[in-house]
Amino acid sequence: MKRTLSLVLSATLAPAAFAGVYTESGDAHELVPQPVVGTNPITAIQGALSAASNDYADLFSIYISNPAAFSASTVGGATFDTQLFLFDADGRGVSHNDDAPGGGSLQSRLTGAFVPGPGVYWLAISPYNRDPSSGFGLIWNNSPFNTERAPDGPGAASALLSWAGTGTTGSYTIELTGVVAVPAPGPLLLAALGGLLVTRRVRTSPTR
Ligand SMILES: [Ca+2]
Ligand SMILES: [Ca+2]
Ligand SMILES: [Ca+2]
Repeated sequence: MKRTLSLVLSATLAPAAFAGVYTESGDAHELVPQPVVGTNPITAIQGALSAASNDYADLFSIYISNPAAFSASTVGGATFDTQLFLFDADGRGVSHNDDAPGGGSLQSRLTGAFVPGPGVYWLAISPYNRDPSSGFGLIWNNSPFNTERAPDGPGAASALLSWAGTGTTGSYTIELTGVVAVPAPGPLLLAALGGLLVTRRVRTSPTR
């Protein structure tokens, strides 16, 4: 919990490189999403994966404001074989693409085809072939590669729990459309924690 809070706060306070483009703060965790904040609309995420530091997946939380216009693409934004995965805010799979539909690219492209409505979603990037699993196995099967797919693996119905596999890494740009900054959770979280402390104090104070 402490770790989550510090990650959230550090990401919230990190200055954006320039308007609309979010730059990975340190290394984004692969199970605790790093909130994408900045000036709206958010047009890209820039970051890096690095085999040298065992960094094989980055997970971000984004706010999809317009599902019909949503896209996330590494086509032209990376030189390695990327994969993109979209999860809901509970970590359940929404859609995945390995190699962009239509062929000709090892980079990836997601659309809003499987996005049920506006809200917070988690977006992950990994190299081929590091894949996410729930407690019941792979959330998506390994192939077909050139299609955007809803979860179709043995672990499809359950939330993200782990990643396995490695691959060739590098820096990346994920171009985005239909995305705005994640609403800042800081004040709400602090208010909730404050309320908890007040409640505890009241409960533990002696009867008058
Ligand atoms: Ca990273
Ligand atoms: Ca990472
Ligand atoms: Ca790929």
